[in-house]
Amino acid sequence: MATMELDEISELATTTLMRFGADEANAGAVARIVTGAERDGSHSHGLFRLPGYVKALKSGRVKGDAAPTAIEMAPGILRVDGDDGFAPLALEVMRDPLIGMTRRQGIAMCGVIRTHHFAALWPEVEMLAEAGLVGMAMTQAMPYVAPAGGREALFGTNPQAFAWPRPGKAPLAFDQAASTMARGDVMIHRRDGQPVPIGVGIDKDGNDTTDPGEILDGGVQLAFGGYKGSAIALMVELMSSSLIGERFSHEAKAAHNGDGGPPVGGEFVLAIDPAQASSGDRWAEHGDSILNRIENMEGARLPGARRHANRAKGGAAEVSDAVLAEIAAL
Ligand code: NDP
Ligand code: PYC
Repeated sequence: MATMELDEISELATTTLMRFGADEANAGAVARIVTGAERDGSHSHGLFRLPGYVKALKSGRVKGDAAPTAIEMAPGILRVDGDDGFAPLALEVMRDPLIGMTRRQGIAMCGVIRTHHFAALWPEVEMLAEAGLVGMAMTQAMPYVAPAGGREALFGTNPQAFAWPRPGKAPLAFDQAASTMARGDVMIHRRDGQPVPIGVGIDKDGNDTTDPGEILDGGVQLAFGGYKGSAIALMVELMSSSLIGERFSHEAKAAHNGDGGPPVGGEFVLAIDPAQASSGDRWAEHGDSILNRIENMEGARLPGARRHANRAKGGAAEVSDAVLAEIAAL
């Protein structure tokens, strides 16, 4: 591992992306996401993804000078057209209009379309919670996961994220794949020669395996919690694709040239103003009462607490030598 200051990580990401044709706005937005991921210890979605972003620019599949636009389609329904670029700039463009609509109306959703998402989802929901709103987000990916009982990859790893504002404190936020393990982590296990637990995936013949290579090459990943996680993966397909006029994970594969970069697709984002949704102003204190109980319970912790503790340390991040070698080779 190498120790890097956060501004060094940001500089590396920005200059690498600009060298391969991204403009300052797009490179800066991706660099902010990559740097935040390294700061928080979300290593499977930090610098690890930079080669994929670059490959998508090199192959010409993703526009490095995308100019996303936001349009209010109906009361409570915002659309952000990502202009075939990477998701981070589209999500920055979403921020102010979605927050404004939610404050005006109490609730609003956004369909982010024509983007390429290769990141964690907690940044977009924490962005809403930091503005005092409850946030939810979900996105499809590529067909990596079989529906429960099946052996054919149909669903993406389909993350869902949720953030709850806590005035004066970091928001509660969870962000989790619908698969037992995010694909990025299966790839890291293969790179590092580590086995994965049973339940992460099956091989090409449908047998349980702990070999990440057998899952990635011809096998399939499994949803967490059997048919329950499979149902959540299905919901994510419908909400981030059909509902907002975008592609399912299996349709995203048909539009992909195999360059190793992020898939095209959509993201569903929902924002709710708790001050308007609750009867009275007790929501924050009442919410904190259950969160405090978890924080004080031996053996338990809040989701997001590991990331927020890493963030609080500030300063520098430990970055994998293998990732830095891959970036240098670009
Ligand atoms: P993890 O399984 O590592 O963590 C999922 C959530 O559970 C996190 O909020 C985590 O908090 C929390 N958590 C973990 N352990 C505990 C515990 N013991 N007690 C309470 N909470 C806990 O995440 P995944 O591997 O499922 O996903 C990793 C990332 O991959 C996500 O950021 C996701 O968005 C991203 N992803 C992106 C995709 C895309 O298409 N763009 C596709 C799939 C995944 P904490 O972080 O604090 O540990
Ligand atoms: O880790 O599953 C994953 C993933 C898919 C797309 C981006 N990350």
